[in-house]
Amino acid sequence: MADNPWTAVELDFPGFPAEEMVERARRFAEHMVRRRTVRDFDSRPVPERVIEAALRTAASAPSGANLQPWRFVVVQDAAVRARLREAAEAEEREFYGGKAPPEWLAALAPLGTDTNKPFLVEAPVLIAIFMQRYIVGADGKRVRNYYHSESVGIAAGFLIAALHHAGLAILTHTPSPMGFLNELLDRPANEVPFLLLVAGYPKPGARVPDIRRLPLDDVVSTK
Ligand code: IYR
Repeated sequence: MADNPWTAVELDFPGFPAEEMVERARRFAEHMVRRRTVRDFDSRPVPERVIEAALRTAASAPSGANLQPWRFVVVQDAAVRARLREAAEAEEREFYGGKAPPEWLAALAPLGTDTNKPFLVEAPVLIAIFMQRYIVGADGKRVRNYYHSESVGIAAGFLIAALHHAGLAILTHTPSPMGFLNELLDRPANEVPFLLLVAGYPKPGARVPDIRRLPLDDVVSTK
């Protein structure tokens, strides 16, 4: 930054005293670890402003060369969602009906998933996340993107954290292949579907599988 001070602006860095940092970090962890993937959604609407603010968080994620390769489509239209459900369930019928290898189906068994995806029409909001594989320049030529998967993954994480923080339940749905999302949501060829995020309130009495996170010692090491 020192070499091009004309592009630099004052850093707005909210520092905290050590004790407060510990407290904030712990509180955040306690809140985040309570997030559970929900598959039974109520159709109670969610405030639009919550979605908008969460998307603002997502779109603030760091990205390769600051190219911001994410595009979000908020889908609430009932007719579009009915078509999405139909297309997703058609993919899932193939997946569960022979395309998925037995090991994959065995890995999914504890989650109790199947071909039925009623949440695609029952939950109040779907957010389709697309990733720009490349950018189309003003001259129509392809311009490279950098670390686009990492960037969009980080933005999706920000979005999930923001929605959870606001008090919504979410499901990361990944029908495979997801090409139908381009067609049904009118997205250009340089965008690949990354994730279909379902957001809303859990159905009263919704249950989740009794699965656990790995202990921290299994996933963190020090040197
Ligand atoms: N897309 C399928 C299968 C599925 C795959 C994984 I990996 C999951 O963590 C959950 C489901 C479905 O949505 O049922």
